[in-house]
Amino acid sequence: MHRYFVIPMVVFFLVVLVFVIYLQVINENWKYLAPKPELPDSCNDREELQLVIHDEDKIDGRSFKDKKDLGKFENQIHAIFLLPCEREDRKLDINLKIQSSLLAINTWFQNKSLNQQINFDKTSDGNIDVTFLRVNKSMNWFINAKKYDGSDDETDVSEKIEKIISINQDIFNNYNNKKFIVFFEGWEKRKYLNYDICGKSRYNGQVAIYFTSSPFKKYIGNDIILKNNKRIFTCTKNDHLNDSNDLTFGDAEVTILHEILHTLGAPSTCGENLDKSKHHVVDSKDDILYRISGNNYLDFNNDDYYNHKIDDCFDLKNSNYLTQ
Ligand SMILES: [Ca+2]
Ligand SMILES: [Ca+2]
Ligand SMILES: [Zn+2]
Repeated sequence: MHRYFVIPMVVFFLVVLVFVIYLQVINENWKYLAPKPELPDSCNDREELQLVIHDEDKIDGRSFKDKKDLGKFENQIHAIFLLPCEREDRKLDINLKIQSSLLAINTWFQNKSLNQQINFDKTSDGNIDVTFLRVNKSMNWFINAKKYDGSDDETDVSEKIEKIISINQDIFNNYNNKKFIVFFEGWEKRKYLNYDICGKSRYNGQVAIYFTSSPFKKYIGNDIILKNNKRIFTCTKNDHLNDSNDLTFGDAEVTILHEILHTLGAPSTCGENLDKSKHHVVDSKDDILYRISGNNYLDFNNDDYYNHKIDDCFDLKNSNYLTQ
């Protein structure tokens, strides 16, 4: 064949190939190259939502319901490790990664605040009380659920997670006095080309979510030599949940704290440097409540939500979810 024919043909097919791969990146419905995994029997995307436990999920040290609360604090934030039915159990609850990241958050918070900490629900031995939940729904259901009439269910993954917590409130003690930080082994629907949503919450809501996974494995770490880094499923770009005894306040911890603070009503409505949404501050990119969380300030200049001097306005330092 003549090269003036071959070259444009090769270019054409390359363009098609790149386009197909690109569609897979932006759209979870477009999965022509990826083989479909076989789902375990516990998965049922059509019937009523319910909790399930696989035999392999039953491991020493794992807890399937909220353990007895210690009387010390009325209001607590309770940690949950939530998995879709087919997702691999990375044991983030019992290998203490969830606990290590929450402890790192409290270390940072204590340093930046008036020596306060967040009241995480703990067990009598002082560990964070993490509840393991698996639902009978696949990741595909979270992303592409259909309504009964067959039309697309437009609700976000985060709204489905909130519902899972609220319909199972009987497994939690003092449900109405609690807020929740959910570590979900899945991801949110993709809304931006170059930006994953790794955390979600409602202002003054009850549930904060950290998405622990992503549809694609990523290299994480700061090392230039990729083979020295771990290749794992994670949403955050530069790190993941901490290993035991690691107090690094990294991408993951920053995201988790940012979402928890929204549920606690921060920033305050009277803040002096809020953006249009009123949910983020604009006075420093290094503020934890900047739109893309910073990692250095808990209210830069103390004029938006923490230890501010504005009259008749909520101050995070008075939250019942913090040690006083
Ligand atoms: Ca408890
Ligand atoms: Ca400020
Ligand atoms: Zn936010």
